[in-house]
Amino acid sequence: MLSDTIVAISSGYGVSAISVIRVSGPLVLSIIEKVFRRKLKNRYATYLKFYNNNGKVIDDVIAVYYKSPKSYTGEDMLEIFCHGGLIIPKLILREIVELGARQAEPGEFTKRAFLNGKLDLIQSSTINEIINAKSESAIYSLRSRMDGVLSRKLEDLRESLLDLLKEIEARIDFEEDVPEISKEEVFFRIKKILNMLEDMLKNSASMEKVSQGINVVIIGKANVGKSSIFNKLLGYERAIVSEIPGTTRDYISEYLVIDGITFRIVDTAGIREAQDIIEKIGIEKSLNLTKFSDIIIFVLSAEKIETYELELLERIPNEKLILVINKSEISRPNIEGYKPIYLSVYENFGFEELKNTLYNKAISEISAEYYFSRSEYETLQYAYNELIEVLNLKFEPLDIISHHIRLVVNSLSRLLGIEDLPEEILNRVFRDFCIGK
Ligand SMILES: Nc1nc2c(ncn2[C@@H]2O[C@H](COP(=O)(O)OP(=O)(O)OP(=O)(O)O)[C@@H](O)[C@H]2O)c(=O)[nH]1
Ligand SMILES: [Mg+2]
Repeated sequence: MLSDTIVAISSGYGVSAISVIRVSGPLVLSIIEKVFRRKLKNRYATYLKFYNNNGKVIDDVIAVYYKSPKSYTGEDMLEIFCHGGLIIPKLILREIVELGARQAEPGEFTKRAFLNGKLDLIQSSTINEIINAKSESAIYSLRSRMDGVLSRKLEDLRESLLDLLKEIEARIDFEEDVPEISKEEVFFRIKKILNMLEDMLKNSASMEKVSQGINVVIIGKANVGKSSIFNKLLGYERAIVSEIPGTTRDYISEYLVIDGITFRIVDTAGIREAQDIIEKIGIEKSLNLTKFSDIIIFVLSAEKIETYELELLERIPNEKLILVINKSEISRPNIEGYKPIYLSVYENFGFEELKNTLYNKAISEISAEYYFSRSEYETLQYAYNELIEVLNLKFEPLDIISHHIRLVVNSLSRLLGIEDLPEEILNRVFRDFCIGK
């Protein structure tokens, strides 16, 4: 049991009509009596005055007391709805700290909810993505994680493996007393589990992508019109455009929503023979960015296409590539082996096709039944490979087979947070949360 009491302004800083202050832990009841000078009924909204240490009224507030274990964290909790602004919430916070609570760390409320079994690890990690989501569609996509649909599915998988494991181990420990289990039976059951896993992996997409946006980078030679295209996509003059090559020195990024899908679009420094050190750094950054991007818009100019551009083009993985030829009002050059989009910022054509292509590439990335974080996906892939491995162990004794199954069960347990997690891993889940969550 965590013994200290935490407090935070949960509604974010800045001026707002109302602020919410949350308190969780064993001191909640004594704090209530001191700041309200009375008791609160469990789970009722009460209109009250909040008193400071010297008996002065700080604010009129609504307060709700949630008796453990029926609260978000599972501990005794108090939520205070006070007037917003820069002063009152801080005064209330300070008062509660003086009564023995300490300021919560980022994600600490949710961490306690997890440790007290209110949320599993999958749900906990979804909360942050939902808070930070950049589009409406992300909220709907992540719903089933929040509702525990995914957790139950993974628990079922783990249960099936655990059942199988128990049966095998019983054979190993008490060989004489239990009827034999055939390897065919074991493999049959593993294949069934493999099919389920395969189905999940196939119909999955990245949780980060759906909530944070698909990363798109615009690259190409200097002066081909990258920033002009970037601005046109956004619908306003975000980046500086000029006839001088090397106008964009560093990269800039903006969010763009097309039919409910969020893209994070990055305009980069043009690639060319580097003239100075700053530009060289910019170009390196552009090339690096392509590694972390989901989609690469490679821009050529109809004015002139150089061999080094085509060499570069060949290095871009096809599934990420959208090839665009800008300034196509001048001419429409063919690029062998590619189907470019002919675009003109000046005459405003090709943008519908570019947006459609972006959308279609993205939808195949994010339309899915299951959404996984990168590390969840990797764990499931590991589980899948490990079980495939088991199918190759036809001639090995049962204890070797059970060893591999055990590894898979353990990895699923960690994924679900069923096994005790090391503090460090736990903190990694919650560290990106905002304070008060
Ligand atoms: N003819 C023609 N010129 C264009 C078109 N689009 C942009 N330009 C011009 O091309 C020049 C370069 O445009 P930018 O958008 O700054 O090009 P960039 O690729 O971002 O250039 P750097 O940032 O220097 O790498 C500007 O003078 C634009 O007005 C087009 O469709 N047709
Ligand atoms: Mg530019």
